[in-house]
Amino acid sequence: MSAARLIGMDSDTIPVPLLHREDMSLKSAHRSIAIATAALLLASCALPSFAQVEGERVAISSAHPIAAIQDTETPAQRDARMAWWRDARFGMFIHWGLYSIPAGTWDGKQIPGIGEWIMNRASIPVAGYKALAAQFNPTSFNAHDIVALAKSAGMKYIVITAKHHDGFAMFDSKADPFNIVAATPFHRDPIRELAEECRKQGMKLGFYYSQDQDWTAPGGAAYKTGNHDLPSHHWDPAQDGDFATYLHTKAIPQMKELLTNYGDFPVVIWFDTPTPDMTPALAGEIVALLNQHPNLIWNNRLGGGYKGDTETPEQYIPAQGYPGRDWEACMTMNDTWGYKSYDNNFKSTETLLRNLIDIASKGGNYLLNIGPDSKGVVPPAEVERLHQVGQWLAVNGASIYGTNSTLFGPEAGSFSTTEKDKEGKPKFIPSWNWRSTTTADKIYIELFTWPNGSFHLDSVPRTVASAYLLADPKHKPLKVTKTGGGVDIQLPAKALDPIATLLVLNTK
Ligand code: H79
Repeated sequence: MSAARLIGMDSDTIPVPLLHREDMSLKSAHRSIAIATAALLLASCALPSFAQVEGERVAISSAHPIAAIQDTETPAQRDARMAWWRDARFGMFIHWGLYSIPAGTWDGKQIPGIGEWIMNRASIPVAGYKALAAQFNPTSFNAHDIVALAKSAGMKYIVITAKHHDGFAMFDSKADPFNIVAATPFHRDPIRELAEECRKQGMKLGFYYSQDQDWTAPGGAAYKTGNHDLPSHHWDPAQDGDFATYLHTKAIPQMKELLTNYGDFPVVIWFDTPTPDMTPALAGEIVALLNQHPNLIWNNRLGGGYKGDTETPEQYIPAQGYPGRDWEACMTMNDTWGYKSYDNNFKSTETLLRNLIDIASKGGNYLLNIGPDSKGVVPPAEVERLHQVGQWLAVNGASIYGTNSTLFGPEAGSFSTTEKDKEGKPKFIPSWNWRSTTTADKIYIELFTWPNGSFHLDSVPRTVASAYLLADPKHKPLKVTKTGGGVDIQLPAKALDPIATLLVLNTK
């Protein structure tokens, strides 16, 4: 098939199962070929494959009962709508809810898996879980400090769990009484407090809303875990009911509250874990609501065949991003989203920073999670790492914010000729010597491994006029030597930063 044919082909006319590994890579492959750089062309033949979330498969289609903004806007309108998000590059995810009380332990037993799933993993009955609300009094929660923490980390937006799969609303809801204002001794609305602080401190705010799974509302969906009932996957008869009724009586009314009660926020709605219960017609009812907020950005997890604005790889960074698609990798600092008292498996600041740089070099955003505890305290290990990332960004942020993806490609790694990944496809072996981001007149090289004497590029698709190190306050020019189609940049003996030193090429 010719490249021209592929360019003319709208991949959205092919049914692409949203959560299915092979088809995701097929979709990326088509776009890669359309872009037709030699590097991507080579790589697209062997794109690795990943699932976004495990579990149900949901097909994407272009035949929607209600057209979504993505179906009707022009490319220029889309660029304008996505502009702040593309520039932002780095956001804070906050998973906070009743699950921070058990914090990974139920009936004296440590429950495996992610902390916010404890109700499902431990098969906690609805009444028993709901009883946690009476104990929830997070008096140490401080919206000012959380927004200031995000700022100090160099994050440009926050996405907080307004309601997770447990069905507990972390906001003042008239639509359903199982919420932080009506059902807890706290009686405060942390979403409102965060919205006010975000406005004051110039931070953007989005809401995560579990539209499909809801384990405490009758009719809400549940993913299958362990020996739970088929086909509902419920573990308590109190969960049984009609999904459409749940949507009409709880989820849609609550989304209306979230979309109208907080002024200019949310700027993002982050849906999660779609199931086949979310038919195109039901999803269309949600889309009709979203369409009333034309600046809103929403992800690819609504269900019902809608592709949304963003791809959402969870807990991994795709080998080559999603050429032609906006995307955001969401990741934890340890192994849980919701607070677990005994999860101390924290990634190093080096890993977190490398991830940010790797993602930026592939044109994506990094949504990095914190999990406050039942008092509202952010774990010190998370605060410490965020401050360190922020210190690096304070010096080197120009290489991340508002930049575009690499002009090169092979620096990210290569596909193994012998090893296979979980899907039996060639395994991607990342390499960690350097990454690159670009602006119209600069090429940024993030050096992880300090080269001996000079940094060499075999070929550069632009003319390099001069070079300097971003962390050098004087931006002293480095010696640039042209070598065939490439360049050689002379470097000082030592790196200026132990994690990543920025080499900047001024280009024409
Ligand atoms: O909010 C966070 C997670 O709770 C949510 N998405 C992020 C942002 C998420 N929901 N589901 N998943 C992620 C993946 C689901 C994995 C599952 Fe399982 C595998 C569900 C059932 C089998 C993990 C293992 C949970 C239960 C058993």
